[in-house]
Amino acid sequence: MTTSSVSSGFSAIGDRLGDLAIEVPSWAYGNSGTRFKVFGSAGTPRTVEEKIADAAAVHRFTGLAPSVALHIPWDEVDDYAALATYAKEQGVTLGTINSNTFQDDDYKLGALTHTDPRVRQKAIDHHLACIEVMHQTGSRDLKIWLAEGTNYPGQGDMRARQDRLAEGLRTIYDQLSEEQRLVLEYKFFEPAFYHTDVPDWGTSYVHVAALGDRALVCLDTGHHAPGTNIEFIVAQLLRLGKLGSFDFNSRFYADDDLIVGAADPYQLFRIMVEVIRGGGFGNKADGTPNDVALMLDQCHNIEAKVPGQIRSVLNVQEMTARALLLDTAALDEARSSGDVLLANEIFMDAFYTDVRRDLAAWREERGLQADPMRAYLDSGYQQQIEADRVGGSQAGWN
Ligand code: PSV
Ligand code: MN
Ligand code: MN
Repeated sequence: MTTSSVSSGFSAIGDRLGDLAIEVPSWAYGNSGTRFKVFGSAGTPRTVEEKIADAAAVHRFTGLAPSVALHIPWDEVDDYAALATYAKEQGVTLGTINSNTFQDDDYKLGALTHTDPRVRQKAIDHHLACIEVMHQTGSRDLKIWLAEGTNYPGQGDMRARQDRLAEGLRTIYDQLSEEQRLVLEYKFFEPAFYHTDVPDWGTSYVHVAALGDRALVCLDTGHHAPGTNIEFIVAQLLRLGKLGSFDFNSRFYADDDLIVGAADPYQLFRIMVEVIRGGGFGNKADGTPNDVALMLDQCHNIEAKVPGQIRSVLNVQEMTARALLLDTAALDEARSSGDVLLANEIFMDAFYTDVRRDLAAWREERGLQADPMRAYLDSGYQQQIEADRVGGSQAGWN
């Protein structure tokens, strides 16, 4: 793409756009798949360090992904402080620590909600171990997604499970330091099919509200029933001061974990409009990061992984730019005067604005490549990792 200079309309949003930071997941770089098949791919990382190196490559080419989330025990190492130093040398930091209570036979009927106190304690201990990792890595957030629920009516006492869940979360939360936070993710179904213990934002909110200020909701865009108005949930959680983080991805059917913005860029735009509207975007006045963490939670089953992540962060950047371009003053006026069609036209105007040329020029102004995807493909990094790495690992899913 050839570039010119940034247009005057776009230059007004340039500084704010510079605040955009998207955390990438370590598991996006490993091989993953469906329950039918995990496809191997050349160049897949063999170690946690190689996953971090790939995440750092995404950041080098885009300037958008300064931190990488870890999943324990998938990313278990002996020395997390050394891993944090390694990440820093690569140009990124270690971000959110994700717990895992879904791949152990003990958890078949529940983890924090299990009727057996031994299993509940095991799940709590795992989270305490994750907090220990956070002390070493300097991570702020412990992200909890629980694969808990039942398959058949009558199988479990849903009410008692909520009580046990609340108790377990309390024990975990009380171990966090003042700088650390707990973000509780919800998901409407799967792996349980009849009922899920944290199925929706309301249930997550109920639990985090009871815990305290440093407990917040994590919104995974793929975890809702089809047709759900996700931007409404964003608005509500921001209004309540309880939106802690996003797991961005796209879905057509269920928890597809496809590239964010691929299925429905307009939905991503609408979400970013509400994030900005609610004060969830951009650094705080003192320059520290916003309380709302933007993360990806994706798997690349059939496409190349590093380019898949590059495409993802660029999609978020593109829709964020369009959302920042929304003429909110004109919109307010149209709303106040009850002009429904004009309000909608102003909204759609921002969404339909093609920002790609401006974005290319904006990147060059900041010393980045105008076209990060092309720059990556031309860089030789992919060929290098394909030559160097033999027998790469799975993400941990199958
Ligand atoms: C399972 O649905 C899931 O995709 C959740 O979204 C978690 O965030 C992710 O796995 C990693 O544990
Ligand atoms: Mn998620
Ligand atoms: Mn998911």
